[in-house]
Amino acid sequence: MRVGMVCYPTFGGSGVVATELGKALAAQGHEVHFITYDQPVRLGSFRPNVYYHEVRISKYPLFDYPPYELVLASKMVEVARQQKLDILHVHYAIPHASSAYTAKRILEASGHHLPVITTLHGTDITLLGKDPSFEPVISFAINQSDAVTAVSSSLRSDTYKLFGINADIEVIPNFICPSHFTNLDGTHNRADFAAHDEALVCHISNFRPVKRVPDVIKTFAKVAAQRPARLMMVGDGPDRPAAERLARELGVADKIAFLGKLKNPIEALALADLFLLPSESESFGLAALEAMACGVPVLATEAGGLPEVIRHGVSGMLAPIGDVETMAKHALFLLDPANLDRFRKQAKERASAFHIQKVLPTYLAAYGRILTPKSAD
Ligand code: GMT
Repeated sequence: MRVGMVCYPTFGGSGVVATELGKALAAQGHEVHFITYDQPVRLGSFRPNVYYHEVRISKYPLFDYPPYELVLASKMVEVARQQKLDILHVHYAIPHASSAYTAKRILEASGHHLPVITTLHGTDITLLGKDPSFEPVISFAINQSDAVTAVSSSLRSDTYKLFGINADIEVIPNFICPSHFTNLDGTHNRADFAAHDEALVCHISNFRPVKRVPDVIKTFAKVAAQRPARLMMVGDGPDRPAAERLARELGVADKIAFLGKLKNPIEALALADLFLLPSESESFGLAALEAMACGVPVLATEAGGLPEVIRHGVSGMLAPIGDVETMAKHALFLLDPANLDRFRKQAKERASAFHIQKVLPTYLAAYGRILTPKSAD
């Protein structure tokens, strides 16, 4: 099968999921063509059956707003024709699903039927979906997709609530590739980041308001007031300066390392004792799943799809959004040596439910339902 894979190439979870899915399909012998404006960060070195087609946008002075959607749709048409794509899998509704619709109609005019599957990831629905300027296009493009998937039940419900959707939405959860989580011991030295008696807490995100980064700092300050602890802040984004300021105001700046964006954040996760994700809204929380796969328990909010990933009292703990008092209490409980090893083990066990080998067949089945019979192999 020849698959066109469309995603954002950046550090966000949707790009990671699309890239890992593409790599897994390629490893099974399918031909995967990534179509995006930059090389996906997790694509790594070149490998058999994987191709990358760059969407290049011209800087014509007339365009105050370069028409990325149109250039993307043209690239989809070009790749579909030249590579004889059997299916197009677009990750993130805006603008990928609407560009896919345009490409599909252009191809149809020349007799090329290209089934489109759209995977919804979260902010495309929960944040941008609330914006009336996007709503009609998103609803239409989702309804026109041949198949639609969402990464959690919570996201599926939000999509039905926020949009006029009549298409069936199948829940296919995000996944981990276990090979990424082996042999990490020894990659880095924990002692470089925390002393033996200090708990090492970690947060990874794009530092956007939806992540409630100040709650990470406030929770950590309460923990550090009770026991020796350090915090690694991985990632970057608009709320980073405010978080650094808050750390200074709360007197914990010397215990926090703002590491910025890391090529492989899993290396930092592997050193941690606890992962904090106090988001306002989170359709799934891929970083939380990756933490659990490293054997790191997660302290998160009860937002969105997080309770579908983290079992409260098993692989971590959940607290109401904004309740830093409860989060600090939970963190101290999880970091207590009487509990930590048990939670570490249970976090790893929980993560194994999201093994790619369990999730990949559900994507392949979804592809199979919309493929024309001759292209299904
Ligand atoms: O979290 C973000 O802001 C980035 C966004 C993305 O597009 O990558 O993440 C969303 O998709 C991820 C992959 O499916 C999910 O794990 C994240 O929970 C989801 N983010 C939100 O819902 C806020």
